[in-house]
Amino acid sequence: MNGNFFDLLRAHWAVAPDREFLVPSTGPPVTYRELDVRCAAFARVLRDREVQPGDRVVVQIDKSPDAVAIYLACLRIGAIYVPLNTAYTDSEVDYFIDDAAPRTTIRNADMAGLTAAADTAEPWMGCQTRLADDLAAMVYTSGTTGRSKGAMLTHANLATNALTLHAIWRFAPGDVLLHILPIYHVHGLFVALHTAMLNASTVLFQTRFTVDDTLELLPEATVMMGVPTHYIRLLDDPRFGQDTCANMRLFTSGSAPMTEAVHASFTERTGHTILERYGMSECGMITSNPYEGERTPGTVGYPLPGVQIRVMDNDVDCPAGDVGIVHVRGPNVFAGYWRQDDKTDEAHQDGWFVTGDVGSVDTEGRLTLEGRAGDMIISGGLNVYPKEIEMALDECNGVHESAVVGLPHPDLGEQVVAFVVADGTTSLTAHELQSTLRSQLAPFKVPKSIRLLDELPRNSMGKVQKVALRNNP
Ligand code: MLC
Repeated sequence: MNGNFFDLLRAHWAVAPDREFLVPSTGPPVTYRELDVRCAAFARVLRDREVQPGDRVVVQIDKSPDAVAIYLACLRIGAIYVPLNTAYTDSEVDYFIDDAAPRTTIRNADMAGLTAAADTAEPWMGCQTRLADDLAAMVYTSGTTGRSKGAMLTHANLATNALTLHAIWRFAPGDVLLHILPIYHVHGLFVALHTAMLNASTVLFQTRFTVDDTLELLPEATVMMGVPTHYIRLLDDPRFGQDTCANMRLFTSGSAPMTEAVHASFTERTGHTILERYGMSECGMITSNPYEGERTPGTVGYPLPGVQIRVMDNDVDCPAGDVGIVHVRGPNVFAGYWRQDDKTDEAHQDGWFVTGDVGSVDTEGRLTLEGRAGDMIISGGLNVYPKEIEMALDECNGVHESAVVGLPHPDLGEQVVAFVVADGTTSLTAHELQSTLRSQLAPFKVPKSIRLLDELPRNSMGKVQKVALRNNP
């Protein structure tokens, strides 16, 4: 049997080859059959460029039907797809290329040549045979050290997670997905697109999220997947209400915690209860509130079928209700970090993956997250690691030292804020520091605010007190 996930997807969408698959914000819709042929054309081009099974293909391109075709082409030929946030700067991308050692890299500037080649290529309609445990994708995730790690995901990881979500979220004929997420992360690429493809669903494929477009398209959709910021922005618009959602059957939220207040306002305004779920790049989706049954605000629900979680305090299993570190085991758990066996080992304990997230499980088995063991910031559904920003700040002229924390933000959930101590060699302004960082880091990582301090608060051991900075910004 071919363990290639592409084979599974193709078998599912084959029930409706002439259905519109991607309906983009600009340009004509693409049917499943057309997408298959386009994907096969890219498969031919990549094979002509000597991309072999197991080779990495680093991709940093804008969201478009061709971007989806390229993703599927990589699966199809057995290559390992490595998506990158389009906001990353050249120097950030250099790191990933160096680390992933890809056979080829595709960036926006390469797209004209690549699509022209695909236009004339003889489609390669095959599907490379892969074992279920072969790698399908590698998703970069940062860590407390500031150095990104490639989380290696197998065909089986992708397939089992997609099939499970398709089933438990009750995808059915007639479902139409409103897709407003970027496609370089697990959420938009895997959770949203895989479930839709398994269902041969039509996808309203928005290049970027705007409230206006969402209000216009929601009446045609039945499912939307978003991060809390999307729902906050919709609720800010008085036009959003029951009429807009009349055709909808499911709103899911993830990638960042949703406050109980937003959850409640949403229900009050629309009559719909958002289904919150929990996942991460290393595991895809881990838990979900139930489709039927109570969706409890503030919790992320139950482990997915086949997935186990436990909450540990050091080496001891926590009793129900007690807070500890969440561990995960199951077919969704990744194969390890690319070329970083030490980090892979560190992240495992007795065969369980140690998420680093802090939470508790109640007597019914429902997980509630309390935060992170580290000081990671989640801004608008994107993870930012303070260490990476501090290292960049400390390199700036005139900076003696810095500390970066996440502070509450009404739209993004958390915002990145930096505290900087000058070394006195030159005059420093927050604005100049932000401009310098902007040349090196993706904009979402650049602190929204930089405050100059005479010194950083430290405890008696000399360790910077981030709690004090968070509490008295
Ligand atoms: C954009 N900006 C952000 C930002 N997004 N700043 C901080 N945090 C963010 N998340 C910056 C822009 O660069 C711009 O800066 C300014 O904010 C205003 O931008 P905007 O036009 O308001 O932003 P917008 O394009 O609307 O993007 C906001 C957003 C986007 C929420 C739609 O961030 C988004 O799509 N988030 C979802 C991310 C996601 O898919 N996460 C899934 C990870 S997978 P300037 O200064 O240039 O003007 C995962 C696993 C799981 O976590 O469980 O799902």
